[in-house]
Amino acid sequence: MAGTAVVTGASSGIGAATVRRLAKDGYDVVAVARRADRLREVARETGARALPVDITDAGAVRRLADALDACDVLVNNAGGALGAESVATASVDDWERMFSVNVLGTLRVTQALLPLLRQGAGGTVVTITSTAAFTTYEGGGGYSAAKHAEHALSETLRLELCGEPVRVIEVAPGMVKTDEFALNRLRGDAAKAAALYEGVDHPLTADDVAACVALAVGLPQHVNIDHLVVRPLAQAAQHRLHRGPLIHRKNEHGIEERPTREFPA
Ligand code: 8X3
Repeated sequence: MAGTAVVTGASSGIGAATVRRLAKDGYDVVAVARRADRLREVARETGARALPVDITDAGAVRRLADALDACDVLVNNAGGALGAESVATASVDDWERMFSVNVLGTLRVTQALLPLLRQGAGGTVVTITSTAAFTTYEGGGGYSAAKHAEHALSETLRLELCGEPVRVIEVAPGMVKTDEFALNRLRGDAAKAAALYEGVDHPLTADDVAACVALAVGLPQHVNIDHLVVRPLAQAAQHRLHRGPLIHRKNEHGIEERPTREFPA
C-alpha cells in the first residue's frame, strides 16, 4: 500500500478522477465530499472509503480528522466558481461562498490533517487551484480572488513547513471540461456552459489533471513540485484560446491525419 490519501471534492470532476487514479496507484484513498450519494458511487467504483463531510463545517472537519489514523497525502480539491458577473454587479453571497469553500475549507482541512501528515515518513499536501490563481479575467473576479488566496495559502505553508518532511504542491489547471464546473459557474445554463468549450480541440479532462497530481505525488519525497501549471494545448494563456482543429487523429485505416479545417464531430 502506497499510503493513505485524502481527497476533498471527491464526488465528481477532478476530485473523483483523482480518487480513481490514486486508488489505481495503490493508495488507500479516503474520498471526502458533501454529497453522500455521489460519494458512495465513487467509493463503490474505486474501493475508496467514503466520508461525507462539508468542509465549510468546522465540526465535520474535526470529526473527519478524528476518523483517520493516517494521512500521507492530502489533495485539497474541493472548490469551484459561482457566477460570471463583473465586480460592479457580482453577488457578495457568491463571493462569500467561493471564499468559504476554496479558501477557508482548504485551510480548515489542511490544519486538521497536518498532525497526521507530519506523523508519517513524509507527507504531501496538494492543492488544486487554477490558472485564475495568478491571472484575472473579466467576470472572474470572485473566483480569481479566491484562487489567488488559495495560492497564497499554499506558498505560505511551504515556507512555514521548510525543515519538515512535508511537501507542499500546487496544481493549477487551465481549461478543464468537466460535467459541473462551468454549469455551476453559469447557474445551470447548459447552452452557455457548452459555448465556453465550443470548437476547442481537447480541453483538459479531469483525468488529465489527476495524472498531474499522481505524477507530482509519485516523485520521490525529496522532489517538491511547487507549482504545476497545466493547460490544454489549445490554450496558450487565459485569453489566448484556439478554437478549431489541432490534434492529429487516426483515420479509419489507422493512419495519422493532419487536422482539417472542418472541426470533427
Ligand atoms: C478553471 C480555469 O479559466 O475557468 O479553474 O479560470 S478558468
